[in-house]
Amino acid sequence: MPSVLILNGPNLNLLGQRQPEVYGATTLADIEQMCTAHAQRIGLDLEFMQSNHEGVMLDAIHAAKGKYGGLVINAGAYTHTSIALMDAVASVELPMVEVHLSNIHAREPFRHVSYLSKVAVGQICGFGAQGYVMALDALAQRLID
Ligand code: CA2
Repeated sequence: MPSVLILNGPNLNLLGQRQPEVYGATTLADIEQMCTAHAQRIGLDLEFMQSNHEGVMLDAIHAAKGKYGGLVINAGAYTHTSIALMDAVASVELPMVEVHLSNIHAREPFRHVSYLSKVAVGQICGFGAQGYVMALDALAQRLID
C-alpha cells in the first residue's frame, strides 16, 4: 500500500485552541483523525507529524525518500520564507501537495508568495481541514491509479 507523510509546520499545533475566528475550531488532532480515516478508505498508509522547527521539517523531508510515495505539506509561515524547505522537497523527488487551511491569496500580500508551490504538484487552499482530505485524494490518483 503506498504511504504518505502529512507534514505540518509552525504554530499549527495551536489550531482550535487560539484565534478560532481565523483558523476555525478544528484541532490538529481532529485533522489527523479525519485524514487517517480517509487514508484507510482510499488505500493509503498515513503518517502525520507537526514541528515548529524548520530543521526538523527538513530532516523529515530528507528521510521521506524511499519511505513514502508522496508528501502533503502545510508549512505554515515557512511557506512564505523557506527556500530550504523548497530545496529539500525538490531533492527527494516525491510528489508533494501543498495545503493551506485559509485562502492565502485572499490574505495579506506577504502570504501570496509560496516558495513551496514551485516544487508542488499543486496547491489546495481555502477549504479548511477538508483541504488535507482533497490532497490525499490527489496523491492517491497518482500513486494508486
Ligand atoms: O492557512 C494556512 O494553513 C497557513 O499555512 C497557516 C499559517 C499561516 O502563517 C500561513 O500563512 C497560512 C499559520 C498557522 C498558525 O495557526 C495558528 C492557529 C491558531 C492560533 C495561531 C496560529
